[in-house]
Amino acid sequence: MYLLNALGNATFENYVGLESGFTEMAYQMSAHVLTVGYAVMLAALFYFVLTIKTVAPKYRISSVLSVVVMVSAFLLLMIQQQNWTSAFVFDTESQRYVLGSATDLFNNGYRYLNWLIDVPMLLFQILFVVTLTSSKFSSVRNKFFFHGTAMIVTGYIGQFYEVTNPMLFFFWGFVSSVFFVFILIIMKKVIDEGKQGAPEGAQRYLGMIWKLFFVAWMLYPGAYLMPYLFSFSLEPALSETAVVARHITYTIADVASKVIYGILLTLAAQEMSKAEGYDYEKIENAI
Ligand code: RET
Repeated sequence: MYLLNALGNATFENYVGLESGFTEMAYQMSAHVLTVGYAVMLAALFYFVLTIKTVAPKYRISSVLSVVVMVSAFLLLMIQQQNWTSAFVFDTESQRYVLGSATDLFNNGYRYLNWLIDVPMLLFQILFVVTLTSSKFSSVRNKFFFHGTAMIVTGYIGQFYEVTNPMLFFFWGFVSSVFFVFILIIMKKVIDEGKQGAPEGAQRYLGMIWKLFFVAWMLYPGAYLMPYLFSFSLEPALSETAVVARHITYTIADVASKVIYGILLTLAAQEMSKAEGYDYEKIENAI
């Protein structure tokens, strides 16, 4: 086994590429999953643009924020995919994809920086759909912004240490989780308040949004921990299965937390619009 600091602060994907290389299946599955990830963002971009007039004007900022999320995710996830395919090269001797020389190493940092844009947008988005009863819009918005960016920046720092310094990796992961817990508490409150007085159909969607939010956002810390979930020890597992599992987990989490969440918010807003007399099915030239 190579020394666990041969590549400095590189993430475990690179150490797997250096130590054993990737089989055709693991390499291609990773490349394909990363590609599907950004393709979905471009496809969903059209959904959010084309459905914008199905909701009353006051809810349309939610669709606009989904558009912002889709564009930034599409671009950054595409770069993330290219980072994967350029970091590893096929080696005919070992018949595996190994760490290339004179190329960038692989790093999930593009994702984290994408979250820096998308997390505040996704958190703000719901505030344009629900009506808060006791909380103040600007106070919730500021808390979402502060805790969201702090969660990401601390996690971004931590991920550099996932191989070389597990203690620092867990320390920053823990700090990030504290901010995450605040976000979950605030979001639960926002959704509970939003349900009050909302039409029945919208209440149902809001209930689904909370469940989706909770599960999808939990996947991110799961992916962060992946090398340790596979090793059950204080050394990261240099396993290609763990590498593929991380790509799949991030991609499912991204589609759920950005696309499906945005669709459910659109559906909730459609119900609210109808209850307020704006029924897109009856309005001519609505789309
Ligand atoms: C990190 C570090 C480890 C601890 C925790 C994390 C949480 C990340 C989350 C990210 C959500 C991202 C979203 C992106 C959408 O575009 C940073 C992995 C708790 C919850 C929703």
